[in-house]
Amino acid sequence: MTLRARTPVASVALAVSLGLGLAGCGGSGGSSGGGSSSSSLASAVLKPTMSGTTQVFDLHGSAQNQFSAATLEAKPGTVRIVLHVDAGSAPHNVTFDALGGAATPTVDAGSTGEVTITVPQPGVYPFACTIHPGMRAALHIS
Ligand SMILES: [Cu+2]
Repeated sequence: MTLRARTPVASVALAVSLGLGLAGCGGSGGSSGGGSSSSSLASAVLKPTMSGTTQVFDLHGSAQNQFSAATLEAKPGTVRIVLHVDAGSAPHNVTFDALGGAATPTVDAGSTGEVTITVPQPGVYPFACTIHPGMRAALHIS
């Protein structure tokens, strides 16, 4: 009798695209690129839900030290980012270099923290977790 050992190879394909080419710290360049926004970021784009006139983003910070989206799309006005730090994760925060350094508090795993900002001008506003280099994303106002 031959035993046919079938070993299913469970290859977990994590579609995590590391190495976002967000090298340019925008601001001083002054490239006023209007028109076609053809940035080819394959990563997740987050859209807000409305709370009154406030655009609310529920953004997660993961145990892999990543935000759950690379791009947050909003219109000019008031934006609130609610940072949910996943269970088992290191603490995270959301800090804007621009916008007066607006930031959430540093949020522990399983908790949330938020920052509310008013962004009257279209543009790209990068933000980062100050604890984890490379943990970055950007708010796109258009
Ligand atoms: Cu972090």
